[in-house]
Amino acid sequence: MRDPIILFATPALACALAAGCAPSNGAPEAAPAAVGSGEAAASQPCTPLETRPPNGTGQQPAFAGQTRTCGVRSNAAFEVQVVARGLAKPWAVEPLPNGSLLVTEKGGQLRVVSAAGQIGPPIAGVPPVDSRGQGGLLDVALSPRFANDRTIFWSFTEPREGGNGTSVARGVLSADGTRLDQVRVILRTRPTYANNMHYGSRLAFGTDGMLYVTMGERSDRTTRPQSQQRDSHLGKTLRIRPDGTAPPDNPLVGQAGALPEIWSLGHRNIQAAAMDPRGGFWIVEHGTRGGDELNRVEKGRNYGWPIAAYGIEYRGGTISSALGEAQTQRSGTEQPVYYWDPVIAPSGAQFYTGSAFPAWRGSLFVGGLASKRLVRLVIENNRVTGEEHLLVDRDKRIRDVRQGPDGALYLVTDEENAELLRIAPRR
Ligand SMILES: [Ca+2]
Repeated sequence: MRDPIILFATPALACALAAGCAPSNGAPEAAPAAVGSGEAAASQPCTPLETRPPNGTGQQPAFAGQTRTCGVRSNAAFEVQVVARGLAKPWAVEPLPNGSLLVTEKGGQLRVVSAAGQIGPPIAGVPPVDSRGQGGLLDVALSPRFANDRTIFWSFTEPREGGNGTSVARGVLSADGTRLDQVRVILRTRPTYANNMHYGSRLAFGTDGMLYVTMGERSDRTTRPQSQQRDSHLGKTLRIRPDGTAPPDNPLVGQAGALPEIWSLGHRNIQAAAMDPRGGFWIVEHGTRGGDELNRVEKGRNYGWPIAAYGIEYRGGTISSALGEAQTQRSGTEQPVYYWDPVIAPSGAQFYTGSAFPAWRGSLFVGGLASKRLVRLVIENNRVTGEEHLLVDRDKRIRDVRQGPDGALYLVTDEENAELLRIAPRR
């Protein structure tokens, strides 16, 4: 929205004042919004960062502030340090308790990088991956009890008979960090399919001890409708126990023909996921041209793809599938908390909770690939009230962003000869 700051007390009121707005089906109302973040005071003009015309000509947001919110500037003095160079297409960075970092490389290598920047050899025991196209060794997450069990979880594109698919494995990292033991694939999503696009997949543990897995819909027009199907893992978020089984309180457990791991439906390609400090599960998904979305995911809800979406097809024209033409709003589907048109191409996300940057506490950081920047979103009462773009001058595709135990942010760039970056208070 280009208007000066307007925050509505409730989504229903915002809806009443926004053209063509329909409240999302059954969505709980947010608590009354607090006006002003301290960074974008109500007395200052609200200027969105995005000035290019949207691709979705004539499309209207469902509520004020759903896109092009106020640009804000950090009151944070930071510096960017290059911890290491020479990583090969890293996909994920995961800080370890001792200050070193696990890094996945798309080609199939998992490595430890020391805090001083020494890149270790490939860790032994990682099963083979199909690294063609967008596939490969993807995300990695620590067990919530890593200090005791040294267990890690990772997602990867598994080569299979007839194609490939996103799978999740777990293993125990040896004390010296050189190998994985007790390696086991705990989830093989289905169907297997033969292309090399839209695998998801981020991993995030919830405060409930469950592992949340984000998926893509494999991109093709034939698989696109599967985002809406309960017998397919494509285009979903999934929730599993650490042993890979579905917990009994998942929304589709016991329903005929439904996969019990499904937590939410209607997603396109989710390469960013983060838990907020109160345990809320947020994802950022790649849309088509003009449809990148931030969603706060709730149990059993439908997030719309491909029947509800913003933007247009990459080749031009209205988004469509065997399920018909998409609308920006549709009964029975959830609206994104926020969307970008044009897109940022999101990958990797982290809610900041550290003490190194008090001004950033509660902000959501999102990596930008095509946009070559780090996006910071100010979030209040589950709405985005400010947006800042950082590291623009570095001109690097950002693949992942994570917070370290030192309160610094760690990023990996998306390149054949990539960097591991550390954002720390300026010295
Ligand atoms: Ca959506």
